[in-house]
Amino acid sequence: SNLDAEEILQKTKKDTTHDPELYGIAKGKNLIVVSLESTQNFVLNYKINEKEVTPFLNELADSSYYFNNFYHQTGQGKTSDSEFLVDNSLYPLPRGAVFQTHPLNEYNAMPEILKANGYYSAVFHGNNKSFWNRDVVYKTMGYNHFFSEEYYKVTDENTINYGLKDIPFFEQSMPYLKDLPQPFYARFITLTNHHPYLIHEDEQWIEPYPVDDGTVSRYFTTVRYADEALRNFFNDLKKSGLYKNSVVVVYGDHYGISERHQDAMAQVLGKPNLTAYNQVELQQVPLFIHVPGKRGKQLDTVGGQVDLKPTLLHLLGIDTKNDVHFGSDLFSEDHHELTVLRNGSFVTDKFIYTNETCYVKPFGAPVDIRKCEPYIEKAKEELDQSDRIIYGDLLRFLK
Ligand code: GP9
Ligand code: MN
Repeated sequence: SNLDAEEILQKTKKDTTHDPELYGIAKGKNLIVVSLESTQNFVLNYKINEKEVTPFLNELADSSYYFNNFYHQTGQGKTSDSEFLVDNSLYPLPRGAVFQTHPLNEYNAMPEILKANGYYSAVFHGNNKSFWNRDVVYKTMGYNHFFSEEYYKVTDENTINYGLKDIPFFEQSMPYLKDLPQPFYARFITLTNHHPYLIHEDEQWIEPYPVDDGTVSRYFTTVRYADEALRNFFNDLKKSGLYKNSVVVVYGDHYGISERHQDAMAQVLGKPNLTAYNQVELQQVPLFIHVPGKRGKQLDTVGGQVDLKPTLLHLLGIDTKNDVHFGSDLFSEDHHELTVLRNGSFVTDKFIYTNETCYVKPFGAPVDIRKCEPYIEKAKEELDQSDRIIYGDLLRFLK
């Protein structure tokens, strides 16, 4: 009923804390967001035989704000769940993909908010437009255009696995990007670093990791390829002049290596075995935010994908006080350091809670459950409220 809706929307965090120095610093600039397929944070600065797996991302960590305590919060909807989190600052659902189950709900997504502020918006992705029901959901969320597979020259040579390889994808996207009306919000979704992590031999720029697990072994080679694709893209952005007029964001969409590969991952991380605490830590994905005119720095703020919407809108000088959202501005001193994963595990500045056990950072010793108790209810409530908003299509009562 209407009453329930109001009650929930009232209770929902409408957090408006922000950093006074960065608020509005990129007003009127373009926003470019790159979703890196299956990229986990552990690959940063990782080396195989003295060779960096992510030479470009390692450089980016020095020339942008790099968040090294940032988590994916996706469920079964994988990439689409991360897109949903970023654009809505709502959690995806406990089962299924919200893109498929609730594509026609009323949302107040980033493209709509940005449209009201004079922005044009588009998504670029080298796969079929109906995968994850994207063509339908993007219309609901207010995107002006979707450059899907049909906009690209796709051949046998330039595809692998799910579709167009990342290097030709970015290359062929540039002319479209340059032609967009400005200011724009452009989102890019990469594809090559996707299970089962296949790459053509002449593009294998690092050796597979020497371990008796093909998936983990090959993973490093496709991460290395995607890193190169991103370097090319940044070079093209600089050449085109767009770089200095855009906030550029890069983040990992979700894990690439599941818990089933824990033996190989223990070897990769140089540990005798992996604990539940380690498994939660492995849900970290990298986040980079480049703000024009700012060199940035490394930040160990605990956060998740749900935080991106308020963070990015604030950089563009757009307030979020009338927006129902669960995240909070990562640059704010008052940022909420409680990051809830979709399975109910959570991370704070001091603790990780998973499997009904409370672990203390940074070494993961189990501690008295009472240490985590103040957050347990809050974490449950957070997920529950978001679910009720989606199941009941409650945002329609806001308008
Ligand atoms: C498909 C791509 C991969 O278009 O986004 O999807 P995933 O399997 O990672 O959700
Ligand atoms: Mn994905």
